[in-house]
Amino acid sequence: MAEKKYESKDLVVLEGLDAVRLRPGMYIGTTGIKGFHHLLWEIVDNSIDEIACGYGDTITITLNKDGSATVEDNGRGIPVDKHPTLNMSGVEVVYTKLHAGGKFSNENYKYSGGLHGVGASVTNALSRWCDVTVYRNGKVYNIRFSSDEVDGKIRSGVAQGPLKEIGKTSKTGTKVTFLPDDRMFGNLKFSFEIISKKARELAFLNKGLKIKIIDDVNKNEVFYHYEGGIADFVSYLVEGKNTLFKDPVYFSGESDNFAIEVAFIYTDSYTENSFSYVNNIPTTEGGTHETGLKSAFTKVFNDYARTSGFLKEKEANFLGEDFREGLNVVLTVKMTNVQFEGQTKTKLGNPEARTKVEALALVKLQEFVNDKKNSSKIEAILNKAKGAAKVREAAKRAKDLTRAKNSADNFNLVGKLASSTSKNKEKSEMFIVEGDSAGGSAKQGRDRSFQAILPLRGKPLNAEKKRIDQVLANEEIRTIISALETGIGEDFKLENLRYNKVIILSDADQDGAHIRAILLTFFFRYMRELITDGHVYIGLPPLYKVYKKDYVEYVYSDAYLPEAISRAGRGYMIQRYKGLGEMNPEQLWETTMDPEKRTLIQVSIEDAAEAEKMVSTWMGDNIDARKEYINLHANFDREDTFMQKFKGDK
Ligand code: 28G
Repeated sequence: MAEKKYESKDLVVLEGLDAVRLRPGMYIGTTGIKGFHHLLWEIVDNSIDEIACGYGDTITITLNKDGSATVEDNGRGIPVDKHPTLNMSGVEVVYTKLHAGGKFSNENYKYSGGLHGVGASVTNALSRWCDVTVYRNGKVYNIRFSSDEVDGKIRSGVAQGPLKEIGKTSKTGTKVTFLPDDRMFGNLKFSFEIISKKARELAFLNKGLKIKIIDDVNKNEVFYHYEGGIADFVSYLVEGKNTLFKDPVYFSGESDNFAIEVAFIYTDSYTENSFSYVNNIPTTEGGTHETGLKSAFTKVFNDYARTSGFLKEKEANFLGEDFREGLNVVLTVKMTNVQFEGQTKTKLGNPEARTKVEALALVKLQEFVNDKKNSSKIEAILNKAKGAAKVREAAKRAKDLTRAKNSADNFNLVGKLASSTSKNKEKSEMFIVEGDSAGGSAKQGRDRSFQAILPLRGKPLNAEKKRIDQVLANEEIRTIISALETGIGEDFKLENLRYNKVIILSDADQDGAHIRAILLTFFFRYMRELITDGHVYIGLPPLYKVYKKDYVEYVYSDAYLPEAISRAGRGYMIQRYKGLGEMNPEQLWETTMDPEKRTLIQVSIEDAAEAEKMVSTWMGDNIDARKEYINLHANFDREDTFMQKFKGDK
């Protein structure tokens, strides 16, 4: 048979926006909840660019009842005159051409990159319809785009007519309303929560920006505006903590097409908390810019410690990590030709970013330490580093001790752990159970072939407040560490994990919530990958037993109690469980441990900033903040979890 010849008429030419629907992943990453919200951020990005150029100061985002979203800014309005070569209005260029606009050539838009900034046309392409109104030249202009089926194919983002003048106005700006296409995204809806969280971050990153979110579906509103920008961001991060000086240190610097902003403060805690961004995009995996800033800190502070005589001649220099204990810092970089690397493409790779950030920060930090007004702050920083250096040595000794214990005296250490018999790591689970009596029931009720039980007496220590050597000295924590076999901190090796699931079982009361928070803090600090790789779970014990002679139903949420009662019918009785200890081994197995029937909540680190805030509010020095937080979040979104009706976890 003759080979088929390809002719030019066979070639599929992807025209403009239709390409976006064929490969949405290339433009918005996913068609899940993240990609769905990306549609909104593409539009908001344009408003932010306009405001960053110095035009306008306010963005309003409205979530409409029909599922669409409206974004409005008070910038100059997208140009309405005909584009010289494309023979259409500027508005049409922005909304129908991929990578339209001067984003990559215009001097004003010199910092753009990544998935972000793929352009508003992508939002148009993935919307049912998109309606754009421009206020400019004293006039109101409007154009509408729509994605409709023609001969069985969807034509994306087609203008329904030319840009029309529809009225007069004294204001300027742009207003865009779009309805994400359910043929792409199913029944996804905008989340006020997700949007406000991101909007607050944008308000922190763009000082002076006023951003308002109006939820017309659930009648909700927030407004963010930070005159201090990332300095306010840092203040927010350390809310409820003891800081070594009152206000964050802030500086900015710029050299040919490369700009940085830095804000930092120290707390009396022992952990570092740093956030970095490139062109407003979070770089959660860090990268070259962070490296540059770190070396500037180390150099300038060590140099000052030496020349001021704080470090004696015979004393060794501080290590970089000594200056990062208790450091809370936000770094933002604006640059061109961004290269992202790393597993989640959130790590900055550009080598020049390291040298440029370092050079700019060196100058500014040097100015900071040279200024006599700052001498008490510098003193506090150096004393903090001195404490860190001292403990670093102690920690090393304690670590060596734990290592020795791990090999020789391991049996002794894991004494309280009832381990499982099978060596199958994939199926193995370790329950960390609050209280000896519940621990006893769990040991009897479990399937010992794959379930291990570690009972916790009292509260294990608070990982946020103690230094690493004290954390390691705690018996409970050491038992957990040796049982999991991964090691901790920099020595952590996920591949050595002995139990695939680590399940925290605590009572449904405030003490239980506290114990859970302490354990999560420990994992967050010293075994973070255990969480990010999805191995940490919260087990949910039932709150009630509704029963009759031949009938038993366990109820896990207050919301489901009435239903259960009506199912049981006349003559029912209710037992309310105040703690795990009230269940016998069989009941505990049936309700909470049996993989076929139990409910587990997988612990994830949604947002490092929020997680940090949770642990520090929970553990921090501000007792009122802690109480408020626990009251708000103590039941770990039990109701939400039950909304999802997620039962069994096989
Ligand atoms: C409300 C929702 C999203 C925007 C502007 C303002 C200008 C602009 C936007 O120009 C470059 C030039 C023509 C296509 C620039 C206005 C210079 C002078 C602007 C927004 C590319 C883009 N006057 N405001 N784009 N054009 N707000 N908000 O989209 O050819 S986008």
